[in-house]
Amino acid sequence: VQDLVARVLKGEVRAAARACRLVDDRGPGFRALLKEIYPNTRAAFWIGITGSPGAGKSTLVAAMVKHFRAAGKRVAVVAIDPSSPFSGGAILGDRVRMQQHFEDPEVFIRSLATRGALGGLSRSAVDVARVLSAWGAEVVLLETVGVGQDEFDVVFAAETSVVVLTPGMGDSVQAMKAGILECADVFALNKADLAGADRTAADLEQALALGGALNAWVPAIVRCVATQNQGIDALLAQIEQHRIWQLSSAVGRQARSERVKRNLLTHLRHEVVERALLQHAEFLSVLASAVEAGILDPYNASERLLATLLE
Ligand SMILES: Nc1nc2c(ncn2[C@@H]2O[C@H](COP(=O)(O)OP(=O)(O)OP(=O)(O)O)[C@@H](O)[C@H]2O)c(=O)[nH]1
Ligand SMILES: [Mg+2]
Repeated sequence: VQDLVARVLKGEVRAAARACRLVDDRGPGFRALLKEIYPNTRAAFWIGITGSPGAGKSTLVAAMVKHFRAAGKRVAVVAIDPSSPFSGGAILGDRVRMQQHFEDPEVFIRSLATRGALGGLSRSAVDVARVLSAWGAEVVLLETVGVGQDEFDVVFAAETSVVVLTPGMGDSVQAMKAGILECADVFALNKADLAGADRTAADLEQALALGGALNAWVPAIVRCVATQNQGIDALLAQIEQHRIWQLSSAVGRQARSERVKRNLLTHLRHEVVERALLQHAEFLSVLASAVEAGILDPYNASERLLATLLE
């Protein structure tokens, strides 16, 4: 692990790939590796990109990578693809969209598919992002389809989150506002070349006005045509403004520490569940049977499990 850490920190691509596999597989020494590299990961800026399937997230990510590369920055992309076990197509599609970047040694792209029984896709994504930050990525782009808990966890791991919308989503903006308005720092209204962009922007603005808290950050709506590289400058400018806001204003700093706390709790939850499942699988089954048989209630069962975990 020591040797691998040293090589990752030197910026070796192959070492980074190996370290990504190690943390993804929870292989021997992965925790030690993560602890070792952590101090060297804090300079990287993480941007979350979320939105419905087909909204143009990957196209947008590819366009953003192009801009960061033009500015000489080293970039990593971590794409979570919960649908791939069924379709297998999205990652393939991403390969096409990202093709121009696959041969660039300063760009590291990694796609993660749904995890098995342990869940923990978000955890894998965050750990992989951490490795790539240590490798020297100055910007990490985390792409997720914004649906489940896992995806929300990833979105909150990012310092700034972009929610990608498309024209014609007018009605659904209302429906999804509870979840998505909360986690958006910037809205990218992509496919602005299609009809209905004005209507979607107006609906969104209205929803934002209703939910907007005084003094808090108000997310901008940036129109983009990712396929034509349009609006990317403006999008990146908004992302930068949000980054600065988090560092320089009192409310921003408070939002930032809330986020750190939330991420710590997410991590704790993963640790507890993983340990319960891996180290106390039998006890867990015994307790579940007892609850099923009516011998034990779930409250006492959880307390016993927790006590065992803490031993
Ligand atoms: N007209 C138009 N089409 C776009 C634009 N951006 C992306 N597309 C197209 O939309 C389709 C989906 O794009 P992707 O980038 O794969 O979308 P995604 O959100 O990453 O999709 P998933 O990862 O499968 O959820 C592709 O055919 C793109 O070419 C745009 O600005 N305008
Ligand atoms: Mg995609």
